[in-house]
Amino acid sequence: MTVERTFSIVKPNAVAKNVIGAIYSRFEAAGLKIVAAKMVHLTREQAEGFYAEHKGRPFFDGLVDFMTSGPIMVQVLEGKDAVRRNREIMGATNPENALAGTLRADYADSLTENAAHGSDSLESAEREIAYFFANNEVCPRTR
Ligand code: RTP
Ligand code: MG
Repeated sequence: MTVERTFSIVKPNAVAKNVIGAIYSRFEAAGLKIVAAKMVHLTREQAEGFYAEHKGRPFFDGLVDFMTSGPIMVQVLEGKDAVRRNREIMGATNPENALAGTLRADYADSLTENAAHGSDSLESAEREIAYFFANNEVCPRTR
């Protein structure tokens, strides 16, 4: 299994719950390394661009309202099988279906306010990382 990078967001409801560190600890415990991170408060234009694949869906405006409702943490996670591993740590999109011990089981408030985002493929990860970080803001971790 090759080392991958994936893109992750601690969404506004989880930042508001003050669990950024708790969520980062889950990544680290699973062997994922944080190789870039920052706090941002998205504009509507930024949120709409990030979620462009969902434009036109009934939940789109509510999703943009939520994602612009407060600051988020954006980070790049590096490790073996990082895309799939991060999705496992997050749990199912709908917290009602999320396994016990996953981020969404523990920190989601609803289907929309579901605490975390993680890229769904390597292709998405590459696009999403580039949406938020310049190349020189992602730091290779050799140890
Ligand atoms: P994400 O992109 O945030 O990691 O979540 P995901 O892949 O598990 O789910 P996706 O289908 O990409 O949906 C993106 C986000 O939109 C919100 N959503 N709301 N009300 C609804 O029916 C609905 N469906 C999706 C969630 O916040 C979801 O994470
Ligand atoms: Mg998605």
